[in-house]
Amino acid sequence: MDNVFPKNFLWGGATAANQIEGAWNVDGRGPATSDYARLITSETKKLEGTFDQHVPHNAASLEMIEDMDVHPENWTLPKRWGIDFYHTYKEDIKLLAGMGFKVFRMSISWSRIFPNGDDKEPNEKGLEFYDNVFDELHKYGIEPMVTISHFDIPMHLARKYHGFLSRYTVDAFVRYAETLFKHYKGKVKYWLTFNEINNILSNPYTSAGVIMSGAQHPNDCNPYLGHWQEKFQAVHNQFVASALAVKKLHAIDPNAKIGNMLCRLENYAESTKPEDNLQLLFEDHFNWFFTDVQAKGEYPYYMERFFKHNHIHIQMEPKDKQILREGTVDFITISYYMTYVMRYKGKSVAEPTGRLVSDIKNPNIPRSEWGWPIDPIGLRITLNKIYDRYHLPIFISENGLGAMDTVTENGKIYDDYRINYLHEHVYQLREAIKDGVDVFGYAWWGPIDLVSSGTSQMSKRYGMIYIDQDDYGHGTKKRLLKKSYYYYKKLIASNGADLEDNIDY
Ligand code: BGP
Repeated sequence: MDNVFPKNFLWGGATAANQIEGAWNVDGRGPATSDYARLITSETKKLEGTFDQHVPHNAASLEMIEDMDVHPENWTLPKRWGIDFYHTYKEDIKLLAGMGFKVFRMSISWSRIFPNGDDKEPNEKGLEFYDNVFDELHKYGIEPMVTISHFDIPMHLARKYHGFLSRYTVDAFVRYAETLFKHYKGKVKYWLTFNEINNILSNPYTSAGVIMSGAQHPNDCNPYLGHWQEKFQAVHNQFVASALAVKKLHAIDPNAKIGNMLCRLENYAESTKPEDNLQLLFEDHFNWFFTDVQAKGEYPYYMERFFKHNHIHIQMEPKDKQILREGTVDFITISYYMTYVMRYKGKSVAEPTGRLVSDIKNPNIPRSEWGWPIDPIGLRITLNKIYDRYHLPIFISENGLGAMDTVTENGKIYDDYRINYLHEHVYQLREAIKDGVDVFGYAWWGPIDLVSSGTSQMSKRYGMIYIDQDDYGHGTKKRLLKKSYYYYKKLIASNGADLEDNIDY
């Protein structure tokens, strides 16, 4: 069989601590921003008068956070229980290993290591937990790829310092990263700094622990309100934190590698009009910006005009430019879910959309039940563009389909839609590799059902492993293998050569 995937291609899956671990207040873990992400269903949205199904609104205002502390019984906060991976990791890793995983992307919960984010000493119990997880993965020959910060900032840093709006948080982050690099030296070969660093523009609370000044309502934390000065300052601080972490890792463990993580949104112009294509360029710049800094080590020329036009002044410390230059990443990772459509907004200077799903529907591609456009060819396009721009190895750190699953009477889940999605994306990935793009791994998002990042729903399922648990945490918690489990297993066993859906399930 003609196969193009490199021999040691890293097939696997991706998760995040706040969406799986639960045990939010166990063994010394401190509260994190994600512990205050409430469940959002279509009902909640109706009640709050929100008509856009696709804007993540689970970020809380200060007032809500305070009420969650006093009256937790009034709120549904699913990230506090996740899928209880903290207690079930052995059984869950065994199931993942059963698919032949070579890599498991996961994150470390900062407040499990430093409960307040800035404590003098790390929490031994927290360090021990991840030691156990890494050992368990290695037992099956699975390489961990670890995100240092994936959408959960210690609440103390968010409340007291506005998260990454403050340099204090940068210092705390670097100490945290250094602690991890020293402690897990030799156990972790692949690190990532910030998950979807560009998400800060739409979700500064989730990404960077920034509670917007004067926030009265969760919507104040969402894209529509601008706050560009604060957002871009927090972005800058994360760039510096990321670069400093890169430098630390290189000094502490020269055998390990460290990458970025960009939510890559491929854009198409709505028409052949030059204006729509100009808008496309603008939007693309807002996506490239993050990797341009993290991989090339300096602010790109095109941001200058945007900053000037919007009176944004980034406060830099004297050595920042040098730090950015010296702390460039070893490889690029992207999450890839969808493509956007761009229409001219009538302005000659760019303005970031800051939203996850574009208003303009692309009539040529389908959408998921949550309205996310499904575009496998977009993956090939994006991989080519990224490689062309940076010439660094690429890892797909997330790709997947959130869908409702139905369990039959005899406990089966026929998720052909998920198989189809996987099939089509891996097919395009293969084409990209044939094009000459250097991709060294692919991680399916949420190979075991987990709590959604944007809505905190459990019913938005990504997994090949089903968990009998509903949005409210009710259920037997039993793990069931979906049809896609066997499909992915076969695909991995053939190193991506066999994409045929002939599963006898
Ligand atoms: C990415 C996040 C993940 C993940 C995924 C799916 O933005 O990095 O944490 O959850 O999207 O999003 P959701 O869970 O909202 O469906």
